[in-house]
Amino acid sequence: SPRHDPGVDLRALGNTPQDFARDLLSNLYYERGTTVESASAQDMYDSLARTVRDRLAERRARTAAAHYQANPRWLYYLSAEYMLGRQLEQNLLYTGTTDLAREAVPDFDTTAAQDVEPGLGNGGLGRLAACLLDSLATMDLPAVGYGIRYDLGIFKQDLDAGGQVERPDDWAFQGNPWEFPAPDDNQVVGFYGKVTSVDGRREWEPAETVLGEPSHMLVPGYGTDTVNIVRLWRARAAQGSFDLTRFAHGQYAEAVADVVRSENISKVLYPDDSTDLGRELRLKQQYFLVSCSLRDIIRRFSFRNDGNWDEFAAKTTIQLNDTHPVLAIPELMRLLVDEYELDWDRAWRITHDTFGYTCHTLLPEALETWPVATIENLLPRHLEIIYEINARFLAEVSERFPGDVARIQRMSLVQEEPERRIRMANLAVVGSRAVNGVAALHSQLLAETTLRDFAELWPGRFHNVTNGVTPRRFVKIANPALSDLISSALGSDAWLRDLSLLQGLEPFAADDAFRARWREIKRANKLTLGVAPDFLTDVIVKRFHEYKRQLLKLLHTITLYQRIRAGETPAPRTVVFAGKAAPGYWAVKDVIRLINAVAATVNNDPAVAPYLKVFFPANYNVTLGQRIYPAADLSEQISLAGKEASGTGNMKLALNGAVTIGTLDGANVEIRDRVGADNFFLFGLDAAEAATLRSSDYRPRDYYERDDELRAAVDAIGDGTFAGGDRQAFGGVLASLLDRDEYLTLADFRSYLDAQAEVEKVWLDAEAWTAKSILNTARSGYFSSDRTIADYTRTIWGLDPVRVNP
Ligand code: 26Q
Repeated sequence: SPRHDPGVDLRALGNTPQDFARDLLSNLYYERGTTVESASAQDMYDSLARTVRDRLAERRARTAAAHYQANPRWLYYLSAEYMLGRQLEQNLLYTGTTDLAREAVPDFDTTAAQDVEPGLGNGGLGRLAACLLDSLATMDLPAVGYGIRYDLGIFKQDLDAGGQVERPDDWAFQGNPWEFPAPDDNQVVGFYGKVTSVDGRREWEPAETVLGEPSHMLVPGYGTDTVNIVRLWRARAAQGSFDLTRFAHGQYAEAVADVVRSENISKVLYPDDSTDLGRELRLKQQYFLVSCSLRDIIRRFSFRNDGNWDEFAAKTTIQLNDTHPVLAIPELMRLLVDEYELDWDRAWRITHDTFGYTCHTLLPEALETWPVATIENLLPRHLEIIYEINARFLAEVSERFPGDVARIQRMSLVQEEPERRIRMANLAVVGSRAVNGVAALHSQLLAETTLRDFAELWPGRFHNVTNGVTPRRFVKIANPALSDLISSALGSDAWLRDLSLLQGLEPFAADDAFRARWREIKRANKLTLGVAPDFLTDVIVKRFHEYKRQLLKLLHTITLYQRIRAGETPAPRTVVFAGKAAPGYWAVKDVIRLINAVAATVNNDPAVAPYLKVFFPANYNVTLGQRIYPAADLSEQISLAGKEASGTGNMKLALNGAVTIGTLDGANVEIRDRVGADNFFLFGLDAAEAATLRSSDYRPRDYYERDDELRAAVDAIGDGTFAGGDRQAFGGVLASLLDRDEYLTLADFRSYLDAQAEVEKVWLDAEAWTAKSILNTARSGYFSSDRTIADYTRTIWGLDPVRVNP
């Protein structure tokens, strides 16, 4: 469209050292209003960030021009979470200005250390969203990510006397130079109120309205000119919300009450990575995201396609990152039926053809449901629409399965007992064209168990798209030395855009000189992390959850400690634990406390110092992960089989040459298939065996009584060994292990220890270990998020790339 022809040379920003230094100074003077002499570290950081950002902004303008010209089918990724990681180093890499910046900035390291990670997510799901955006841009696919601009991201974790303490993460306190606010592009979002009939149409009159103010951050592709965006909504009170009358009467707090209430919607990320039942504010956040984003999507569509609704689903595909944004389905129906006056059937066809739903769990307790009463109060018209969708859907089910009342009850969008609740996953499946799990085993189990009835009704709707991670951040940036070695072995850095090329490293697993270089790099990475360079670095880094079984790793650690105390001399190892626990999840917060108590005992015992150390760095986040993965020798992926949807840390670690010890869970299955059974330490029950044992009368005490080492380790938790003699300190952990052991930790203990003995045997043969390490990297190219995006594009999205003109 001609109005988007820039008509000027957008490449005015040069890339000589002089150009770069001049732009840096210009930002320092004109944006920060300071001088070189008086610049603070923050001034210098901000000026550098803007200098780099401007180079991306120029590519962004050309991308937008190419997109307008092509008028392509778009992908909109809706996610309540994005864990983008630090921006500076990535954007320097993607603009090719790293060397220029190091030259131009007086104290580069201090300056770069000002960069703050926007922690707008909890864990895997949020980081996956960021990896997918990176790959979409890298593959020149037209996409926008929509999310929430929380003022406070995932809390910062401190350890106080070994226990987790949460501090707020005011991540943008010093400003965020990567962000472009667009207050003029705001949307109005309604809540509460009532629904009336006007001329035979339903009309929702909200009782409260809030503004959604967008800002965007740039999402550059690597090795291409495409720069996409992620658009984040922030809640603002409508103008005039400040109550001057109350203020005049001295009621200062009441005067701002409406402003505070509105702006609270995007105040804080819910720090729970499974469930946090029934908080109305969380539902408000979800609707806020959905309502703002859909109006934005429709505005963009109408502007490009003259509002021809028959074209909508052909030009638009919307992917729901779990059920968090699933209200988009009734919201699009409401917009089409109530506001644009389409008939129901046509609106439903459009809606259904537009959405895809990605499920990230197998745990039934993690499937979102909301009380009918909460939805009725907050979103009365949406509840009516959900009921109408349900009525039509259940009619279809009864036609297919006449008289199967139990099935109808299971599939209904409404759960009746013990209270009436809306099942968001059912709504997502019914309203979507495609449903996918995030690893092969996960997708299979979804179809066989969690979503079985739906898979029977619509088998063609169910897909698998195995997760992936971006090699740019998690190999190139995190592990520059290894990346250089890989590039020199392969003869180019093309692997960064085609990770299957890592296969070319296979012959080097048998090359002595290469193996020596590989070990040297691992050693240097351990020194950078601050762990002993010649110890086996054994890492379990992920959110704390009982099903992930950090406690199993700890029981092994205690056993190692006891063996050393008894005179054994195992291969030296550092056990690294890192991760956050949801603030209200007491069972795992006790585990964190116990790990640190064990660490204190182990690390202060000179008799074990030559063999064992326990390291628990606080505040695991993307930035810390980037330091840990390159230093790891052994990757612990030890969840109870059938519980972890995929895992993505497992992929980051394998790509950095860590060998996995793991169960047949999530993507571990595919990692093992690819790297080969010889290069993976397998242990434990499989998903079917675990399900059988759990449904029989499993008695953890039997395992405890029969295994001397297990009993000794468990007893040490209860006898005060790690608590200065206090036998009560970890009573909760002990009782839950011996009485319930929900995640079969004791059942898998011996098998796990046997696998660890195998680990040790191989580790003592450094050449054999290094060969396995190299083969893990060489054979993990499949786990690039570029491949994930290729799979989504082929099986679900049907997108075409749009190349940006140079
Ligand atoms: C829901 C309702 C209320 C409050 C919070 C939540 C909530 C928030 C975050 C529920 C779940 C999450 C995040 C889940 C998550 O990270 N799942 C992980 O997704 C990864 C990417 O697919 C997988 O690799 C992991 O296996 C899966 O656990």
